Amino acid sequence: MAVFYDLRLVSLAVLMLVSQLDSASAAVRVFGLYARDLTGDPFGNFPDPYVKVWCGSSFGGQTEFHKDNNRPTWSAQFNFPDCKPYENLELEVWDKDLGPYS
Ligand SMILES: [Ca+2]
Repeated sequence: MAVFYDLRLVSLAVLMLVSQLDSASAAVRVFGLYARDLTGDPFGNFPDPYVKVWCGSSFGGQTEFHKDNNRPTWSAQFNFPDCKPYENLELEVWDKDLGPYS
């Protein structure tokens, strides 16, 4: 009996998830960001990289920066409670000393 009860809970959770995805907007969380082999400035200095995050026109914020690190793993999380299906998720990697990477 307990097994059936749990299955009903799972089914309910799946239905709720599907209805979320089917609606006009959904919550999106961005986390676990990392980068590899980032280049530094033209003078050979390692980058001090950080990331800026958008969902559509909604700016989610930026990560912490890592001093002189071309293989960073950022701990920051970004929550967008109202992302639309047609909006782009945009990530920009910046050097704290210089402009954005291409
Ligand atoms: Ca640097």
